[in-house]
Amino acid sequence: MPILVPPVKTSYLKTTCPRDCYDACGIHVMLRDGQIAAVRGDPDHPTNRGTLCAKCSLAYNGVWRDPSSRLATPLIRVGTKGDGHFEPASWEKALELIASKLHPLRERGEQATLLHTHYHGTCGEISMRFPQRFFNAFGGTEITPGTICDEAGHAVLRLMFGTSLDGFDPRTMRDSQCLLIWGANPSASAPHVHKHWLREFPGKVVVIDPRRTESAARAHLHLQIRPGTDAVMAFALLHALQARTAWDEAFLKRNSLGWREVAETVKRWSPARASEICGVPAEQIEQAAAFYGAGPSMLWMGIGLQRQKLGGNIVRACALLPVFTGNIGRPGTGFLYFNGGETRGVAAEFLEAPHLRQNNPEPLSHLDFASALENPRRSRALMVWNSNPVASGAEQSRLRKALAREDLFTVVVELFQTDTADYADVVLPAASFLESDDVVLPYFAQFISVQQKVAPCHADSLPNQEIFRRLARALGMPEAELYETDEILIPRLLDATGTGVSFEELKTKGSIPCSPAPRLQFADLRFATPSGRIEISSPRFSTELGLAPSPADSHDAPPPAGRLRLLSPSSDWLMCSSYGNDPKIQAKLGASTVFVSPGDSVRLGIGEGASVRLKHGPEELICQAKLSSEVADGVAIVFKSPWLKADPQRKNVNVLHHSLRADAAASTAVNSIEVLIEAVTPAF
Ligand SMILES: Nc1nc2c(c(=O)[nH]1)N[C@H]1C(S)=C(S)[C@@H](COP(=O)(O)OP(=O)(O)OC[C@H]3O[C@@H](n4cnc5c(=O)[nH]c(N)nc54)[C@H](O)[C@@H]3O)O[C@H]1N2
Ligand SMILES: Nc1nc2c(c(=O)[nH]1)N[C@H]1C(S)=C(S)[C@@H](COP(=O)(O)OP(=O)(O)OC[C@H]3O[C@@H](n4cnc5c(=O)[nH]c(N)nc54)[C@H](O)[C@@H]3O)O[C@H]1N2
Ligand code: SF4
Ligand SMILES: [Mo]
Repeated sequence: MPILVPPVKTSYLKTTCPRDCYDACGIHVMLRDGQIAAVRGDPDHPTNRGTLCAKCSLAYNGVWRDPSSRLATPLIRVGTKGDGHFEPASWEKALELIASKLHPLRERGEQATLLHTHYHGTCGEISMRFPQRFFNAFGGTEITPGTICDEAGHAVLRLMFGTSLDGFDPRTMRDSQCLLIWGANPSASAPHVHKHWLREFPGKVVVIDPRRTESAARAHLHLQIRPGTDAVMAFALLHALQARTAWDEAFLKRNSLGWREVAETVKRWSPARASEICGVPAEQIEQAAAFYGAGPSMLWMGIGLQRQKLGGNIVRACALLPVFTGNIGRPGTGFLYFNGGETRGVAAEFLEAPHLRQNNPEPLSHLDFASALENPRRSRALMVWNSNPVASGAEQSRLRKALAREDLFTVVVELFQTDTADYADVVLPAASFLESDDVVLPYFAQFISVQQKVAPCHADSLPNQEIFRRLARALGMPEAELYETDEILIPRLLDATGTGVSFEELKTKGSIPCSPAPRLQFADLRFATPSGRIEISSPRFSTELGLAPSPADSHDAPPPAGRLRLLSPSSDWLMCSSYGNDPKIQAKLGASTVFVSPGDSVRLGIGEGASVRLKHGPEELICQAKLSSEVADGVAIVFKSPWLKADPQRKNVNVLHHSLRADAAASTAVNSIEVLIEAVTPAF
């Protein structure tokens, strides 16, 4: 008698990658008999067309689905802080313990001593935003998330254009003659945009970056600029554009304020003069102006661009290009810094219920986080969710020491036992994006994308939003908003998009565009500034941000002899620190590595493969040197932010980040760090 084996039932479900990534790829999950068999790219998705990036292909089929790597139950600390010794606990017990620590803060009116820090661990709208309701109602001190990433750029664009959350619709490229990518690296940080969109771009592509990234190498023109000199480059481009009669004075007069002040500065910066500051041949500046001036032209301002001491001023200066040439409000034009949910009708606050705030304290910058944690009167408790600040934040040694305070009660909500979770008193296990329904609003393409539950929550883990609902209940908080369910929130969110799409329909489609035709950025040329115009110059820049009223031609000097400017951009293999625990990814990353130019290697006596010490103040990181012709002289590259535990030194590049801040919004200037670099003898 033949044994009848029932046929295996294979099915596919669509979802979306909710990492903090421009691409927001469509995902096709293959299920065998209802169990996840593979997580792959969705062949129907217009951005990624069937593939996932290499890091997600490995991690989503590796550590993210490995039950032995995931946090399974709440954990309560038993050992010394930082040692990572815990014992499992029930949700009831863990929440009771947290409530017993937070309750007294509220009783004594000391809610501000609960610090809370979070970021884009997941970009599912609900799992990213809903927990804010809890903190708004409770009244803790928020560590402003963007101060470790993009805040300087947001702050200046908000004053200039009234919003920083409205960018070009990538579909408008079909009408464009030129794309200028300024300080972004799609080949790492938006790999499918690089692979497809950029390749299909119909006009000229110009990249301004100190590194010859893959995107730069593939562009028609790469301006390999000296870091921190971008404002001068912007003025030189404006100079060359004026000479080509590419200024649109009618547009400037009608739609902007303060352009004449800038025109005076432009006069000073011929491409020849700027060339000496920026390290870029004058002819290349002229050529870039010729491409951009031919228009219609688009500008993509990266986030790496503004992590500089002069980052706010730099973004202001770069954003002058579309304004002076009238490349705004027409097909094929515009600029992109970040496309917020607003471009799809969903305001950022939609899910955060800011009305629950009552005299909440002023938020703090990430650059003041370690110092606030050192002070027991400033910080009695800490909650971390969607973030791994020990790996990603500034002042790594100081932060770790402060987190080891016995009298600081720390809760970490995580999928994995990260370097930050090691310092927790209570670890709460979060469900992954594969385990809950949500909506993703990508920050490049203006899609509305599904996040669909394709598997049950791993062990006892729960989605962020449910964890914070339960915590509110444990604290007896009365506000109804703290308990709204996903079944109420998701349809309301989809309603706000005005597309009429239902969640059921989105599950079958994966992603839909915000509108049938490309959306026009600033179509009505109305700007949400006090004047209703683009405010190039305004006293508000001084009063609100401490910048000059007009964009300035300030620039950094090259580092002093023996030092290199340390840039720590996106790695191909990590998403900030995420995936730093995946064994296959660890094998790809290898030991800590610093990339230097062949010229600097000769000057500094550092050979290929040498062990070198990068130093700043009392801190150091030992790396293996690699020579790379991609890197400009004077620059060292160490990619951000592997897990500390994966390195025998228990450190990563952020040990060298001495809390350097940009000129605006107390935002990070991690790309302005200057390090001493010396060979290690004997070999490390
Ligand atoms: N040297 C240097 N450092 C940098 C940068 C740099 O350029 N150079 N860049 C900075 C930038 S741009 C940023 S944005 C920051 C980012 O820094 P972080 O905010 O620390 O981002 P990640 O390292 O990705 O950590 C996110 C964590 O969220 C967890 N997570 C994922 N999904 C969920 C979920 O559903 N729920 C919960 N609770 N957790 C989840 C992941 O496991 C991960 O540990 O790093 C900054 N650090
Ligand atoms: N693979 C991968 N993708 C990611 C991330 C990741 O960690 N890994 N992180 C995600 C996050 S949180 C963010 S915020 C985005 C960031 O995405 P991007 O905006 O692309 O930011 P970075 O990779 O930090 O830096 C981009 C480029 O800025 C250049 N740069 C540095 N200093 C200067 C300067 O002074 N002038 C100019 N012109 N260029 C400069 C760097 O050389 C680098 O090539 O990427 C997201 N995507
Ligand atoms: S991290 Fe970015 S490139 Fe990789 S799968 Fe997710 S969205 Fe796509
Ligand atoms: Mo970021």
